[in-house]
Amino acid sequence: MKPLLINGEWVTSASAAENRNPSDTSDVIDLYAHAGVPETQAAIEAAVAAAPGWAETTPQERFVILNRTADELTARKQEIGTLLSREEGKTLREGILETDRAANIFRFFAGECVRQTGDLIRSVRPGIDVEVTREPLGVVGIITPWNFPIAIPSWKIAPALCHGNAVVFKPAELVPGCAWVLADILKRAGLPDGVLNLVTGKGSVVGQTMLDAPQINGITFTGSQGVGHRVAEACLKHLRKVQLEMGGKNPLVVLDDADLDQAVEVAVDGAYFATGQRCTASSRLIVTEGIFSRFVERLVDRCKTLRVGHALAEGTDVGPVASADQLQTDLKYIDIGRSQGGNLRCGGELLRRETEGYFLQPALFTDTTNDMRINTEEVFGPVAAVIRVKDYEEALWTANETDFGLCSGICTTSLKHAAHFRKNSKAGMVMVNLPTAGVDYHVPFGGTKGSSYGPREQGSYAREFFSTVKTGYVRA
Ligand code: UN1
Repeated sequence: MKPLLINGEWVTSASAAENRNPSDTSDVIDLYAHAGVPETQAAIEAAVAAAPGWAETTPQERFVILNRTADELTARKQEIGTLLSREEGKTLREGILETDRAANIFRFFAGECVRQTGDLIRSVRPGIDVEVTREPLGVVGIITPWNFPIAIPSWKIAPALCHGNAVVFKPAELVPGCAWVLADILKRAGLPDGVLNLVTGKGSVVGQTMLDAPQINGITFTGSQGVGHRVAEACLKHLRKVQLEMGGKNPLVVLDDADLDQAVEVAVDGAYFATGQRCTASSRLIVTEGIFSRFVERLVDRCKTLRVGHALAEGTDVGPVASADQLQTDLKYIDIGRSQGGNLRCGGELLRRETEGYFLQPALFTDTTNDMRINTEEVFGPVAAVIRVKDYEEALWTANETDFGLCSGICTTSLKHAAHFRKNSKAGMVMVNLPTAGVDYHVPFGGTKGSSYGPREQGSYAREFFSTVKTGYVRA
């Protein structure tokens, strides 16, 4: 059994769960401990005890640990990428790239440790200076989803540690493997006992205990809207800081003047790579009349060439759906799409492969309207829908007509429309001639409306959540 990490000790627990491969359900990766309430509380207490010491460490001490972590992630990216693909189901290429991304995130925040600055401002009163500095929050609770098993934990843990916080980390139940590897690397990189505590297990037990704990000073969460709202309510109750990333219904606009080859590749990547299981996925393809038939025809042809299979097999373009539950959700939405009048132009069928897994041919709907459920609710699978519009104005209006606002994209060769869209799209991230998904690691990440709440993640903007401001007045 892979144990929990509490106060620097590897601790086994009374219950554990199997981690199975969605490409081959007979492949058991390992057994992972499930923390109960007492173990979770012990992890929180360990973080509380370790927080003051970690807050006192020098930028150099933090730099060394984060940089070592980055180096080990890079050195082991093949192995960790393989584990990632085995437990989550994205292709090996995607697994290795994600591990690389995690390494780069640690490397960026290692640098960020030694780039801390404050402000020195003259007081409005004579002889007084004002110093604005940043302090850690104390204990940060980190709750991560299953779709980026190493990158999302990294982009929350690295800034938390960089800014001097102790961490209680609860990864998604489905992907404890990468979380365990990351905790092990950080421990061996020299992180003091209790500064990072890993509590694998159930949301209803571990997550709930974290939400109920007054000792936690901030919670950063990525996952569904439903759970996100519960996290927000619990944080408000304790008047603690909260950061939420809750998905999207991201539009990709394709205008008449788009480069057709490029637009098709952008749509395929955004909608279907990583099996469509990205909160940044392009799920609404909003296409103007002049290019509509050509675009749909080309996209359908391209979709048919996508090779769905075992995540570790060479030549696989799209891995399996990550779990039986998610597959049920995907199939349910494919049914809903049909029953509401959508035309399933290709895909949507279960596939048989040599191994038992959750293989689904990426689905493309046409003849959909923006108010159909497949265009208003996040599916989180390889399912995309085309919406036909008259012109740019209608495309922009349709793109913005959603309760979400994570990212948006436009394919066009018109500078005028690209610039107008960037300015007027009501999303936190806007892509021109690029997939909505697959973002850089060193710039702010986050959305508007129902997608996000609280300060941005990533890059130097991450400090807004992971630190708090102190204003000091000094009379010389
Ligand atoms: C990406 O598209 O590169 O959960 C990252 C998610 C997002 C991360 C997407 N928070 O899918």
